[in-house]
Formats: sequence, structure tokens, C-alpha cells
Amino acid sequence: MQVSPFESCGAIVSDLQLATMTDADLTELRTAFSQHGVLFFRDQTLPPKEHLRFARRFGKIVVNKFFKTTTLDPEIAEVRKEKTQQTNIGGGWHTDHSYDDNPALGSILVARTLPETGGNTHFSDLAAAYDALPEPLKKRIAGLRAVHSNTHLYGENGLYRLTDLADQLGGMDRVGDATHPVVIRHPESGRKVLYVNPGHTIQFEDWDFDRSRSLLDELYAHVNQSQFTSNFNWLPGSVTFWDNRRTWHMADNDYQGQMRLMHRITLAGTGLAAA
Ligand SMILES: O=C(O)CCC(=O)C(=O)O
Ligand SMILES: [Fe+2]
Repeated sequence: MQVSPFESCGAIVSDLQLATMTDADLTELRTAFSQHGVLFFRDQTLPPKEHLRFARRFGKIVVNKFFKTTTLDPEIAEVRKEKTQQTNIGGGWHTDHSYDDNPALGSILVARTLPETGGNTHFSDLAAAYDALPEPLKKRIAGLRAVHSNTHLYGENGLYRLTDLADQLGGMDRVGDATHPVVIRHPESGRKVLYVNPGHTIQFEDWDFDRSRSLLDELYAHVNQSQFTSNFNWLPGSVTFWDNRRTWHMADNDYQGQMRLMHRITLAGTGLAAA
């Protein structure tokens, strides 16, 4: 197995087939995952059964509360954009499931049908971003907690409900919030990570909305710099496996009129402790 850093977030893993890797490979892969935050794979043969098997070898699967699953298996979620559809899933920076008390450890995304061009996914490294924060900003966020929600996206009149993605969604009654420390200690690597994201973080606990907004915007502007970010172009056989406690991701919506279909399995995580 070869692990080479990719742009400014994550690493490309080569000389490894996920479907046939040994237990020793899996141990090496866990280390690479903890070191890099996102792993990118090319030329994989990973049909749904093998996708599930890899996920189960790595951890415990958790099912997304809102997006419909595939007819193949309820543990595989579809990230689908039809030719005629305008809105894509995950088109703004976010981490998956930060609105849960025990946010997802990670997500494994497999390309199934790709547009001719476009549809890249961007990733950002929130451990590197934390380390590079100016000291005064580190002091301002020390000890804070933030509220993460999905109501503004999936609740009644939520943003996604108002788009042409609405009929791919269920679970309007499952909306809810969670609070997490703004700087977490990563459960495996031990690194400090800035744990807020534009998709789900709505405010700091015990702060008013406007004051929260202005500090969140300052933090987001810091993270959204090219030195923390990678841009991954999907090819047939590509797989990405990202750590939701350490990274943001965002999918480009630049292939109108073409279909894109990905399969996603999300792995369960634990509660997050302050750094
Ligand atoms: O389609 C993609 O590239 C990513 C979509 C997304 O946000 C996800 O699968 O969690
Ligand atoms: Fe996502």
C-alpha cells in the first residue's frame, strides 16, 4: 500500500484493492485515515456487497435520517442527481451528521454514474486549519460549545424541502439539534480540530445569533483557504473515505443536464470531547 499526500487535504492510497485487502492492510489503512483525514482511491472494484463489507470491517454503519436509501440495501444511501434536477446533495461546505449527539465517524462514497465532466468534491482539513488559527482567535474560541442542527435543512420549509430534492427526502419528524465543543480532541489522532461547519452549525451555545454569526463567518473565512483544501475529480472506480470529525466536504454542481449517482455508507462515531 502506498499513501501519498493529496493537494492540501487528505492522501491518495494506491496499490490496494479495498475488496480484497488483508487484515494487515486494514490496520495500515486505519493509521493512514487517522493521519490524513480523507483517503482517495482509484480503480477500485467495489460493488455494493463489497462496499458494505469494507464498511463493516472498518466500523459500525449508521443510516442517514433524511435521504432515501438504495433499493439494494437500507444501509447504502444514494447521492443521486437526475438529469432534470437542479439541486445537488451536499453542494455547500458541511460535515455529515454533526447534528447528532454521536456524529458519524466517516463516510465512504463510491462513484456509480458520473457526468462527463464536473461533479468534483472538495475537502478541507480542520485540524490543519485549527493549528494555523491566529492565537487571539484560538483564545476566543477556547471552551466554547456550538449548536448543530438539521431543522433549517430538513424540517418543514427547510432549505432542501424547498428544492427539487424534496421528493428524495423523508424523515421530517426526525429533525433535532446537538451541541459539541468548538475545539475537539480527535478521538484517534489526538489532534485538536475546529469542529464547526457552515452546513449545520447555527450558533454558539448561550450566545445570541448575530454575535455567533459574525464569529462563525470569521472562522469559515479562515478555513476556506486553499492551503487547507483539496479538489478531487471522480473517475469510474474512484472511492473516497473521509473523516467527519476532521474535515468538511462540498460537491460541485456544475454538470446540469447530466446524471450523477454515488453510493454512500456512513460509519457511526462517538461523542466528542473538548480539546
Ligand atoms: O456527492 C458528493 O460528492 C458528496 C455529497 C455529500 O455531501 C455526501 O455524500 O455526504
Ligand atoms: Fe455530505
